[in-house]
Amino acid sequence: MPVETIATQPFTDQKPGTSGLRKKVKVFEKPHYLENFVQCIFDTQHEMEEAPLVVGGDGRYYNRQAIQIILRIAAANGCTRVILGQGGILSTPAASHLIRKHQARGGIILSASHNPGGPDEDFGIKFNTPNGGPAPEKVTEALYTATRHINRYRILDTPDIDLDKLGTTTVGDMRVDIVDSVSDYADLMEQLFDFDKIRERFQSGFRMRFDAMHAVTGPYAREIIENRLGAPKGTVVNGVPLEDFGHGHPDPNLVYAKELADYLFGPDAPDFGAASDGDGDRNMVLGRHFFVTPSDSLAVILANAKLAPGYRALLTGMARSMPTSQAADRVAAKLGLPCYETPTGWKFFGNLLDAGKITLCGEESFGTGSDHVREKDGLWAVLFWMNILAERGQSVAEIVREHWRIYGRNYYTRHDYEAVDSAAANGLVDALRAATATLPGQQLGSYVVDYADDFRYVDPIDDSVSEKQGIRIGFKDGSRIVYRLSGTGTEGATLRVYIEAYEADPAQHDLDTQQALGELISIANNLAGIRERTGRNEPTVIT
Ligand code: VG1
Ligand code: CO
Repeated sequence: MPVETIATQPFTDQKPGTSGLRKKVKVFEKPHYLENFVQCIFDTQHEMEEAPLVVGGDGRYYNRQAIQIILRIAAANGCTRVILGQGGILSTPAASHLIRKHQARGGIILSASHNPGGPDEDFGIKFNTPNGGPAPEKVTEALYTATRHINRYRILDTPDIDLDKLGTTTVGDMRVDIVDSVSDYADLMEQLFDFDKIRERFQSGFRMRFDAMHAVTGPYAREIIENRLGAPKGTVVNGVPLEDFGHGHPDPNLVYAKELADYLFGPDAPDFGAASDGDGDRNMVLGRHFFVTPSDSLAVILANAKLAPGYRALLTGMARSMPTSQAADRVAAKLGLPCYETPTGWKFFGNLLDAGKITLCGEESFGTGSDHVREKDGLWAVLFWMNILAERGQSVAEIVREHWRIYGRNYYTRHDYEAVDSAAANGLVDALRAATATLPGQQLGSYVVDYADDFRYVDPIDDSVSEKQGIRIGFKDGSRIVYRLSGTGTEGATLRVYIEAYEADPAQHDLDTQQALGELISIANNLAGIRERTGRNEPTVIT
């Protein structure tokens, strides 16, 4: 079959952000756009070239078309073998697992994660390296440089293949293995958690709901929770992946997973509720009438890790992203484990995981994971909680309250201002950066500033440096305010403000979070001049 070489032009106006390239579908549909980016992957990624490439996505609109294009470009560039999820579907953690299992040269994952899908919504593409993780900055930099110089791409002139038929087929000389998207991942989970114990709990009446939000985890959750763990049919809701996620916003938080939250806070609430996002790497967990913040979830999982068979033998250390609350730090300190603070984005955990420095890691943005793969893993976190609940026989609320009694409570909130004018958002952050030098020692309300900086990370393994990762203002009593701009939005800028305060006294553990943090919230707003600079009186989303 003829390889065509198509003349093209440099195309990118933007570096790949926190998780690869994310744009409106309409942008990806422009002539040569996706083709160019995929060609840049083949032009720059030469490690383990003979090994297979894993390909799959979260099933959103344009997933299937994109995969046919990727296959044709891969074949034209001499790729020998592709491992493809059936129907083009792979959750992000499942793709990471397949890359590792097959010692692949990497993977191309199609997703815009929790962003809405559909012809007028978002699409995304990212390259994962042979360790199964998102590309580190040196790879994304190389990709970006390539996109600015590209002048041709290679593509095979060949018809579409049937993405749904399991088995082996070919595209030109390239072998394509279409594999069951779910089974390998479900087997991995079975090795990590005590499925017998969880099954027993279901038999003795444990009730839960898993909301797949019409996104990729539906088939995974059905197989694991309903088939293998014996939960009643119907435990998994919204379990069929749809191209537009049922017009929903597949972001598991109290705003977008409202149906689930209402059920868990309602009169007929089950013991446990959970949801995952578009591509299956995020999770939200709820107990009856109880919401677990992602930062607390990481801390509770760490404190109870030994209850899960896969984590009984050895915990080496823990890492959290910088804006994530310091709740897990307290657990790590008690367990005598090292604790690392990394910039936002899962790629920063990769080196620490590869070097065996950490076993568990997490982010405040509903992301939790471990060394079992190199992505955060929504269903894994949910199963970890189910394992803990099965072992301890207490409710979610009891477990978290007991945790606070032992370690104290880190009140925590994030305020997001979405689709803000980019120049205004950059101006706001620049002004804060300039102010950091004079802030230490200042009294703001009842708080005294201890330190203020723009977070700079030096990777402990390869010494690579990442600058400007967010403005941190730490107070003498351990409270913090953090400001950063999102790297995943597709419209204007998104300003994220993270606010945290520590409370040791159990008598103060039942306050409303926004009230408990009230003074710090107004300090954060005033210090940055959010209203004046963005014209916004209120955040778009409060988590
Ligand atoms: C957000 C989160 C970050 C997460 C990233 C990707 O990034 O804050 O913690 O790693 O999304 O998550 P940002 O730059 O918008 O704050 V997902 O579920 O897209 O892979
Ligand atoms: Co995601």
